[in-house]
Amino acid sequence: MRQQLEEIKKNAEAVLKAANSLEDLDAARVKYLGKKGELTAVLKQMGGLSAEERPVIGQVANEVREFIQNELDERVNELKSSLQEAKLLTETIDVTLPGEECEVGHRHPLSIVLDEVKEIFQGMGFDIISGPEVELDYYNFEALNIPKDHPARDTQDTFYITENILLRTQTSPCQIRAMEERKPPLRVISPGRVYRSDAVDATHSPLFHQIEGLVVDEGITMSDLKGTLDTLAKKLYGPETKTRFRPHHFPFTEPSCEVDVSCFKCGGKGCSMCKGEGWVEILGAGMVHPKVLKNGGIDPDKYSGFAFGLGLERLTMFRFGLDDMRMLYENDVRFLEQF
Ligand code: 2NL
Repeated sequence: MRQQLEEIKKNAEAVLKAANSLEDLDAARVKYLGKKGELTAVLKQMGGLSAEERPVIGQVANEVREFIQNELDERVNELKSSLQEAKLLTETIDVTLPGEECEVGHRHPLSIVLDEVKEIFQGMGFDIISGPEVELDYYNFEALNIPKDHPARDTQDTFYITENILLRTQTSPCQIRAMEERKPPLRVISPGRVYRSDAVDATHSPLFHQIEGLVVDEGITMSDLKGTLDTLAKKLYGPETKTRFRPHHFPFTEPSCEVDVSCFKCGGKGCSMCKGEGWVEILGAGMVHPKVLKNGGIDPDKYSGFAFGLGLERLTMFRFGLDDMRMLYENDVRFLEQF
């Protein structure tokens, strides 16, 4: 039996030395030390030994077990640390490499100009209001003195949900609602999306953005209109900017005007931007028609007001010298990252 035990020790030593994976080592543990292993099998035969031999062989068996166990532990530790080392070698991080570039987004040019306009009006005490893009015919047309047979319906053709529900063509409906809900004095601007049944080209889109404004109080006159819009022009294009008010017609204002600013590119001498005119049209405005005040629940004998409307795309194109409105909608990063 001593012979057998020595044999097991020798074999185990060789097998453990040759093992080069944790799986191999575990298989060796089962083979030599396991419940059904070789060492156990020998120990089971100890019953057949004499009383003198038993403790001697028992001690040898224990020594062999201890030897194999120690050898096994050592090999497991060795293998684990060499695996760890190999892992560290393949997973090195070069902290001196340049970092990955972190792309920062850009504000959309329409948002830049809109925020500028909002800030100018907030500085003059205006509230910023909004309202539904899907509107009643009443708020979009009727209340603004544009009845069903009015020619202005042709130039503001839109998308109809039903006969009486449509996509708004201007943000004035917000202002009719403001007149209904609030009492004068009233100072609001209503920026937002508006819709027209137009084909896309360099200066048209079926969806665009408008900023309208409305002031109603006792004693509001055309000079308040001129002062406010002249301030807007100077804040937008610089203190040297001049304004020009030309007579015009809108169904919802009387009198009405269109407002030009002295060309911000040539200063008024005439250039390609202003087509040699020296002036660029930026908005339409007028004194709120008495009928429209009445439709908003305001007594036109006591109160008067002025209103204006401007296209955000047009303003943005002027601001950044763009010649095609479609650039504002295509979301081409080569364009957008310039802002
Ligand atoms: C333009 C210029 C304008 C208004 C919009 C307005 C709103 C109310 C009452 C009266 Cl609630 N007017 N808005 C006034 C003048 C011009 O827009 O070029 N529109 C087609």
